[in-house]
Order: sequence, then structure tokens, then C-alpha cells
Amino acid sequence: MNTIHRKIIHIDMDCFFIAVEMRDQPELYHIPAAVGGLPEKRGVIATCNYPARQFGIHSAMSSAQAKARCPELVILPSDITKYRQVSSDIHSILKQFTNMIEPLSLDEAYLDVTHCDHHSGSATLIAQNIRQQIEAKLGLTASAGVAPNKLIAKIASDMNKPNGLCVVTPAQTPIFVSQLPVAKLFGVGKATCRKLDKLGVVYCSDLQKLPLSELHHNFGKFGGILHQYCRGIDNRPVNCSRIRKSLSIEHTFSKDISHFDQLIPHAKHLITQLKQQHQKKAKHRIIKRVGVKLKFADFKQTTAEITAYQITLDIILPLIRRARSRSLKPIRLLGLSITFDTDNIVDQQQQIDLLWAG
Ligand code: TTP
Ligand code: MG
Repeated sequence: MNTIHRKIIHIDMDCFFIAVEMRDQPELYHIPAAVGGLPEKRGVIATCNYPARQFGIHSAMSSAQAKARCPELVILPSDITKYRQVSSDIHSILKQFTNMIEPLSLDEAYLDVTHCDHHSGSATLIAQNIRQQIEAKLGLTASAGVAPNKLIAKIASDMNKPNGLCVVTPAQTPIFVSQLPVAKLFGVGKATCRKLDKLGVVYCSDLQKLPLSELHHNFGKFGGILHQYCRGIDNRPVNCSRIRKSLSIEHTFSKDISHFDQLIPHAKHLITQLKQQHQKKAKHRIIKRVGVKLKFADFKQTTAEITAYQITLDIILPLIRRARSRSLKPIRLLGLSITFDTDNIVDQQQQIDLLWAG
């Protein structure tokens, strides 16, 4: 029997925010440069270019630490409006090939080109054409992965970064996946990795040896998913009607906060801002859960969540208390989030458009 394999492309822009800035200020190409918050304001790095990465600088590192590693690092403020416009231009290029597009963030998307006729249906040539157009029209480089499913396509797009293409055919998939460290698999974070390490699992080839029952026993439902992923099997569709599931906002304090009462005005301000975002980006969506995130002075973070239909101080403060009780360290950052009810959507197309617009 002939199995029909899907053709999935994952596109990921290289060093996205700073790449846009380097294009607009070419003198930045050869010096360490980043987009992020100011060190004096306790900002963090959003992303940085390769000269900066050589110093060990990376996303989410504090700008102060980045400057300590590389004093000549140039840090530019984030211009999100500009990045959204570029993202929308990228989307226009992708749309030439298919409507089966699932945006993951401003700089990343999956495409299902299984039924696309361009380039005689060659996913490899389509991916190359997309990368060429992004470079010619936008002056930016993108990396792409081509594979029979989303799991492998995303891992592949990272293989030849920057400005690279990696194609994994259905026939190559079993070998490709068996050589991967399990940490590369979607959903395998630090905690799962540690647990797998204790079971003697480092590579997918090790994971393949564990029986399904043992995976279920250790990881519950996710055990079944791991059993498939480590064999390169992933049946998740490219979800082109993906809609925003949540909204979040956060603030890093100019000085760490030790007293609970000092958090209250910040919480009030963030609630107002999050309500405004809700109005702007997801007007008719019904809130299902409300959450808080705290980052402590040692950069450890924790979250607390509750089922709620609105975001108010009465709901937020007990959550902050709960999260606060987990550490004695002063607080560096407060974040708030709302999760939407996905069963109850008023205007789906509008939501999709807004997701793409960021
Ligand atoms: P990424 O695709 O993760 O990173 P990148 O495009 O900068 O670099 P790479 O070439 O390795 O893909 O994220 C896309 C953009 O999202 C990034 O340019 C800045 C922003 N971002 C943050 O603001 N904070 C973060 O912690 C991360 C990871 C990304
Ligand atoms: Mg990227």
C-alpha cells in the first residue's frame, strides 16, 4: 500500500528583531548588537546577533549580565510595530504558496504544502523560493526545515541556522530522529529531561527502547506522545485556524520588591494594561483562567492560576500571595495572564488576523 506523506515546511527568521535592526543600520552587522531593555532599567535581552552570541549572550539573559560579558554590546530598544509589519510582509510571501499556514510567533510559521502545485509540488523548492523572496524583498534571512511532519520540520529548521535549509525525507526520518537528543523533542523541557536522564535516556534511540507501558507509568498521557515522537511520528495537523489562546503582560521592577504591599500598585497598573490588550486584540473572547507569574531575584520563576471570568485585584492578589509563598527572595518581575475559552469564539477570522498581527 502506498502511504501519502505530508510535506511540511517550518520557517524561522534568523535573529529576527536584531536582523531587522541590522538591515536598517548596516554598521551593526559586524559588532555585537542586541535588542532588549536597558541594563540600568534591569531589562532583558530579546535577541542578539551572532557576534554577540559568541560572548555567550542569549535571549532572556539580563541586559546587565550581557553587558558584563561584552561591555561593547550595543543594545537597541524593541520596535514591535516595525517587527509586526515585517511579520505581515513575510505572511504575504507565504500566502502565495498555500493557505495552510500556522503562525507560531511573529517570526515562525508552519506550512502544509502537500497539495501545493508550485515547483511541481517540490517542498524543497518551495522552501528555497520562500527564503529567496524573504531575502530579496525584505533584506532578511530565514531558515527552513522540510519534513513529513511538524515535529521534524521544526527541529530541521534549526539544523543549518542561520540562512540554511534542512530537508528530512520520509525515508531519512527514522535515522534523523534516532540520533537526536531527547531535549530537542517538542514538549520535553528541563524537568522531563531530568526524569528521562534518570531512566538512562539521552538520545531518541535510547527512548525507543522503553516500552509504552513504562512511558505511560512515568509520564502519563505524555508518555504515549513521547513513544511516537522518538520514532519521528507526529500526526498534529498544520492548524491554519489557530486562534489566540491567551494574553499576557509583565513588568520588571526598577528595584527588587520585598514587601507584598509594594506589589499592589504594580498589579493594578498591569491589570489596566491587560484589560486594554484584551479589548484591542481579543475583544469578544471570554476569559477562562487568570494567572500570575513571579520572577525572583535569583531569576527563578513560578506561576499560579485560577479559573476566573474576569481580571480583578481581588482575584490577582491571592494568586500573587500563593506564588510569593514559594520563595523568600525579593521579587524582580510580576506578570499577569488570561487564558480564553476556546469553545466560545465570536469572530474567528478576526481573531486569526489579529494573531498574525501579533
Ligand atoms: P526566536 O526565533 O527564538 O529567536 P531569533 O529569531 O532571534 O533567533 P534564531 O535565529 O535563533 O531563530 O525568537 C524570535 C524573536 O522573538 C526574537 O528575535 C526576539 C523575540 N524573543 C523575545 O523577545 N524574547 C525571547 O525570550 C525570545 C526567545 C524571543
Ligand atoms: Mg527566529
